[in-house]
Amino acid sequence: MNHNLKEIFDSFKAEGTFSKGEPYGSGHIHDTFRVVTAEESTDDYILQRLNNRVFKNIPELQDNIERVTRHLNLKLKSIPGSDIKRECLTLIPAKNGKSWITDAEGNFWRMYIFISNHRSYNIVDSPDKAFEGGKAIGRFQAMLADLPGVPLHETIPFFHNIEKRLETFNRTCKDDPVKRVGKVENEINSVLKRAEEMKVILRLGREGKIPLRITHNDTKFNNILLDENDKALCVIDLDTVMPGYIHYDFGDAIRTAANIAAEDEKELSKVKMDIRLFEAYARGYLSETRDTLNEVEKEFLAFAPRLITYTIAVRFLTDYIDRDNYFKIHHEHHNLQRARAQLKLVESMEEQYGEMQEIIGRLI
Ligand code: ADP
Ligand code: GN1
Ligand code: MG
Repeated sequence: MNHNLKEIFDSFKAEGTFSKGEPYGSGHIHDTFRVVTAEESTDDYILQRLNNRVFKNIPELQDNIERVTRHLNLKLKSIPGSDIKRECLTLIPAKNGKSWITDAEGNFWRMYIFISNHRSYNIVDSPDKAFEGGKAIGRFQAMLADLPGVPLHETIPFFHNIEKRLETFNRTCKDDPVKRVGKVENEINSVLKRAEEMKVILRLGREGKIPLRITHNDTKFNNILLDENDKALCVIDLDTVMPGYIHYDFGDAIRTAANIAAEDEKELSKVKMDIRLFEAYARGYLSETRDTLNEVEKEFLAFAPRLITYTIAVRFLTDYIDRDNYFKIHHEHHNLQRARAQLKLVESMEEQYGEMQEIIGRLI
């Protein structure tokens, strides 16, 4: 669909004049555009058409993001030398007094300052970058630990709850709305045989052994921007910041930072977790969080990548069976290809689990 990006841009209190707007990034959820301004001296912007099928309550979503970005902004202001416009997201207020607008078609839009001179990676090719990513997420969790006020809204209820995800998966398989179940029996079996062991994190939570903290919940590596020297710069994509277990953030980051192939790699023999990237990310993450995590949280860090990679595989496969109505796809069987690659990655992690545990044992 063609949107009038200039008109939408003009609904926000931005500096500078609209020069052009073009699709940007490789997120699976929103429609994201970079707006370039005509003036050399003004910032560029990120304009997003929000996905309100995924996020059902946009005012609550934006309320969370306003609180989180305000808190991070205040934290950074107290650190001398911070580059505030690049180290945290800055929402641009709309002329209607809110942090978003709706257009004539009922679409929701918001705008951020474009973080200049960043580097973004879908695949990580060096332990140094993985280490920086780990530091960024560790620091992010630490900065939000004292967010004042009531708990954040659950923008997507039960987001990483594997019991609920499996219920939805089983129901979708039973309904089989587009008759795809027959084509994916191997993948379904692969999911079902691992289902029980994946419930351990939820069990530890219910037993009070691991606390709910404020977590990001979508720490795939392209949501962590590095600077021009590949040092940690900014954690973006704050839509799912809400109460969660730290394992979700650690697991999702490893799923993407330590996989030497693409998330949707077709050639499954290429999919593998690189243990050196795992080690480097864990070292970066623990350098910021070692003193705050409890013993049980630390003990289960090595398991977390298996859980989250499995969870995303279940979600891709569910979406495939359910006619692809959640994730953006670029070809007909894209969600199946993604699910297969993620299941292969789970196997690679299982093969290296002993080593993963050893590394965490050494680092904590
Ligand atoms: P999605 O939920 O669809 O992944 P994101 O908020 O992650 O949406 O944005 C998609 C992509 O746009 C990001 O992966 C990143 O490349 C880019 N991006 C988002 N916000 C900014 C920003 N403020 N500055 C620079 N790039 C950004
Ligand atoms: C989505 O928004 P994005 O593209 O950064 C998804 C994540 C998945 C990821 C898989 C809100 O992340 O949960 O892990 O795709 N975000 C949402 O690539 O569902
Ligand atoms: Mg994203």
